[in-house]
Amino acid sequence: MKLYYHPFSPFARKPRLAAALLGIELETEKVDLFAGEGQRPEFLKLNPQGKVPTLTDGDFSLWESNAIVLYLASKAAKSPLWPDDARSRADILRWQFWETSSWAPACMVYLYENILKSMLGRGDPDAEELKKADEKFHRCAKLLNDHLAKQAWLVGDSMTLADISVAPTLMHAESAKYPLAGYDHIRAWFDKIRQLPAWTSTEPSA
Ligand SMILES: N[C@@H](CCC(=O)N[C@@H](CS)C(=O)NCC(=O)O)C(=O)O
Repeated sequence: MKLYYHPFSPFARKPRLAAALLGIELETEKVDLFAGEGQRPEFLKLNPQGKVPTLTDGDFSLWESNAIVLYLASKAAKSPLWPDDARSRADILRWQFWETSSWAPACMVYLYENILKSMLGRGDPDAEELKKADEKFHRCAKLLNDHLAKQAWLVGDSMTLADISVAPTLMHAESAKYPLAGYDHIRAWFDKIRQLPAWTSTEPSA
């Protein structure tokens, strides 16, 4: 299986993290989004959105990071990352849908305004956009923090695909200035994930 990724992409970090934890060796190819490689016709055949991550397995190509981590877990041997019971699986899917619909969109505003905009030469951060983002971000962060106050991992009592899908968005939290002050349970949970060899081996600098 081959993963098209970019080292700074939090979405592409998910399948890399999942593969490392599941013991799956992936062939990887960096797509230099900043050089426009996402729009190459050969890549658009694999993913018409021109985005990473994109996975190919033979003639099957799959995009959307949460679909990819589910595919990897389904292909792997039985793993506690994707427990074999309906309730845990539905719970994991719940967090993955929440990540896509609420958490990532809230976080991405900081990433765009505070990092990407200057990299792309699109001017200074827009204070109005950041102010609007704060409200959405705090609603999500409070929900996540309150949940993690009750349990160490998002689903059950060990790490699952839910953590793999929700945590990577935090990889740029400091440089993108996410307003995380006071969310101690999120910090403690993320610190545990950051210490995993699978996390350090998928750092952009690794
Ligand atoms: N919902 C998608 C988001 C993927 C995404 O937005 N990837 C960004 C990199 S972080 C990308 O490839 N952007 C290139 C573009 O929009 O042209 C997923 O979870 O896979």
